[in-house]
Amino acid sequence: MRQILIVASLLAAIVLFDGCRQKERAYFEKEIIFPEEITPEQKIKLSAYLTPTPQQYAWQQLELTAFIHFGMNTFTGREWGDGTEDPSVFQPTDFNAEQWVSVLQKAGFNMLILTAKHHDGFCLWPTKTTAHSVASSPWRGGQGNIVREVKNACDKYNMKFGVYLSPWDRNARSYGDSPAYNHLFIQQLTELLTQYGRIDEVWFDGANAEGPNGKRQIYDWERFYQVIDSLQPQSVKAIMGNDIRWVGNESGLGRQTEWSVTPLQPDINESIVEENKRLGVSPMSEDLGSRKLIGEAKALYWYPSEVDVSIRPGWFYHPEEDHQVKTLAQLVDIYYQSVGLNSVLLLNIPPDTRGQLHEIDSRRLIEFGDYLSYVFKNDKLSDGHNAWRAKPGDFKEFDMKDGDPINTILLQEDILKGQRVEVFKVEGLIGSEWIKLGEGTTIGYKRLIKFDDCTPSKIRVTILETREKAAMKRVGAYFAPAIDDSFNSMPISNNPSGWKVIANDPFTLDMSKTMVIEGFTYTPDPQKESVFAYTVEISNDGKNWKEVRNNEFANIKNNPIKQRVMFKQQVKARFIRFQSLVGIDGGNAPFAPTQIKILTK
Ligand code: FUL
Repeated sequence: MRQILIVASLLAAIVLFDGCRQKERAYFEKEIIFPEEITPEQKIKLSAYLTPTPQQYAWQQLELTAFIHFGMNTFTGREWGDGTEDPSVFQPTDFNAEQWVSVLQKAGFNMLILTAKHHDGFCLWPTKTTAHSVASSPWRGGQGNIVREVKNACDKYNMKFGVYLSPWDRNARSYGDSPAYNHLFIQQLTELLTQYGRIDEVWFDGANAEGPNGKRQIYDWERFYQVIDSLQPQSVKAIMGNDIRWVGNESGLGRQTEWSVTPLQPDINESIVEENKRLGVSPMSEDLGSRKLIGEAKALYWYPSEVDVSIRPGWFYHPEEDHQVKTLAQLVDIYYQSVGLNSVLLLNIPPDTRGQLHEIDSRRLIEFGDYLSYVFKNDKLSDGHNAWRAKPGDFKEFDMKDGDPINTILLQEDILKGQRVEVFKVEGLIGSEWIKLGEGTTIGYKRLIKFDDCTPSKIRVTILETREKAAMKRVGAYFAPAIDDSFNSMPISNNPSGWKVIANDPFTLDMSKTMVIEGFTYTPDPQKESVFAYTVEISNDGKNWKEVRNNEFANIKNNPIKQRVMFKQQVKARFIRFQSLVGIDGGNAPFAPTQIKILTK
């Protein structure tokens, strides 16, 4: 059977296909609109020929991108301002955009997206559209421009730059009067896209509400898109934009099956809203690209996922969250769940009221960057860079360079030839036996598979199911050292190496030999009053003590989570003593041995 398929993209590409034999040279950039007479099988076949735009491909390769939430909320302690904030509150005491960018660059980040305007409507640049901006603040005598300083720093450190411009504006009087507000919004967008050089991502949040006059704002998305495409054609449009899709949660969790090929589009007009409803899809859906869904779709889009998550519980800086900065282990887990699951990671690091990244966050970022480069600069395969094509059942074997252990496999498809793998497995030759190390569904731009440490002599990757012949680009094997709690910290309650509790109050521990100690964790017990103020002392002989910490567990009453305390610098000692000074309710609340873990080097 011979059919003519008309793809209603601007390119109006025409593809001939004969029964099941698709001509491989035909690819469809960003979208395919199906003609009426097409079978579900033909749709699935065609889905394999959908590819990213050059802008989407460049974005995907960034892998690690940073979000910076900074603005009025930084100074009011809120997460969502209501737009009535007094601009005089905005007063960073030691603003330093170069500090942000240099830390991010050292940590391996490739783009920074700044909240130029959050929902409270306060603009971080002196805009002509409203007085609610830095120009009305005392910062730099009203002459400052955060967007400009951040962009200059990005240019200096060769970091790409993007802007978050909240469509929802709780300050603008015109909000809800649709044409008037759309006009204002386009002016703001135009200012940002014409006065600061190159912009690589425009981030439109989906949060929305009624305007002050009770009317619902109808956004003119088509025009917003046109403005971006004409002023910054290399830029991608995210979330309410149709280049980059929100992964569907703010917790850093990717999908095990993550298709960049999907019928989902952002809800920017009635017909898209209806079509998403008909298909039962939203950014939160588990299934965004199965064969069944494709069979029901009228069109498909290249719409890849971005995982946005904050390094702290909130998006904005709050001092009470200083002890809740995600651990290295959590960040690495997020990396495996985002970049390792066919997504780009957009990690938020909120600057503090000085206008700088907090020391804890900066240190954590550098640790994160160091860890990733340590792991992924050491590929243990000698021949994983050779591209290969795979139909269902095809496999390829790879040689290990040396006898080092591994616990991570990296797989990449050449997405310029479509996303095609549906099921794969990875095995290792251990002795004379092939042992399964991992398996999965989608690969896409990148997939990381984690398994227990082992030392195979070869790796075998088998592609079990595909949509057309898959284009495999790269296979890698790595060793990711265990981190932190599982590696650096020894729980004293089950420590086998002869540590002894020599006193209960104050809780005193003899570690039997000199240890390098970086800090400790304290886990509150819900049945008992928690420690609030405390000291930590060390000793080498159990007689002469030196205080290394005298502090409080801030916010432990309202938020009784595990406290992680790192000493300013590592200390060496055989004995350590924890003295509780007062409990959270003013009582005597001694430390219990089971609540403490020593973080050793
Ligand atoms: C959400 C917003 O409401 C949050 O404040 C934050 O900006 C986050 C990235 O997107 O939808």
